[in-house]
Amino acid sequence: MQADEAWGGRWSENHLPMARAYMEMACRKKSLVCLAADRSTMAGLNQLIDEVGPYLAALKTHVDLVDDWTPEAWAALCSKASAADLLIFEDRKFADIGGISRKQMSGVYDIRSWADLVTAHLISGPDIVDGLQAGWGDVGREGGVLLLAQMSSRGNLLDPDYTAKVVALGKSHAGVFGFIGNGSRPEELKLLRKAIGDAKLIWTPGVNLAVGDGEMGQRYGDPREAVLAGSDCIIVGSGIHKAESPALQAKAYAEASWNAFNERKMVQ
Ligand code: S5P
Repeated sequence: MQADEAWGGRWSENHLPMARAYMEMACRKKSLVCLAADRSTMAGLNQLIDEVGPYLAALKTHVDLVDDWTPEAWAALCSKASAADLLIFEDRKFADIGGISRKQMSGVYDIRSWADLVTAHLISGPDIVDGLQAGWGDVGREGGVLLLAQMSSRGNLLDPDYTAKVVALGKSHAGVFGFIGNGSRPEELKLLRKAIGDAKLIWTPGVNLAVGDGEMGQRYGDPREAVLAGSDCIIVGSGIHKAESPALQAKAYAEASWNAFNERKMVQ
């Protein structure tokens, strides 16, 4: 199916090239799954891409938790991810002022040169988005920023007032790809979708086929319910990378997300 037809208003109202790249990718792969690849060795990460790459639309990294990181090994991993037709998403959760965030896109990890997407908190104000976009611009690349509007962890401080402010500032900003919403609470997610409208994508961590509480305050909801509530991508970590068979689990998440996406279109 063509991406414009599949995504409807999300496609027609979002002109950020990276957002459209994601929507096309999801249709090509028949998956709304982003793998949170939270393994701490290069071998573990490479193995994951080999095993589950076909079932994913994007690969989410935390570059600073890898024990044996080297620039060369990371470049090879990114090439592998591109060959597997995946967007690369560094979950850096930037939060500083615009000018420093721009500089933090370079440095040792040089995130601007390989990440297609990054996360940011809007606590320092909207200039952070301009700073991150300028970071990509410094190396002639384009990318998209996902703003944390909600979080999945218990006791977090992103209350409904804060969420509303993030949405108000972010939804008309051209450099914003979308928002992180709380996948563990479909009711909260529905409200978030209502506030955002179709203009931006919502990606949701805190989803697992086994719902309930995870480690250290993480909370999980059902992937299908998250998509029906307005999520455009489910971010799944331990549900895949800690499974006995990551490939089987990744396939199950891909099917659950894609079926829910088609179900959502029927009721819209
Ligand atoms: O609110 C959030 C935002 C994010 S980006 N809650 C989260 O859990 N995340 C990220 O999603 C977190 O950094 C981790 O990489 C992933 C969830 O992993 P899981 O193992 O709990 O599925």
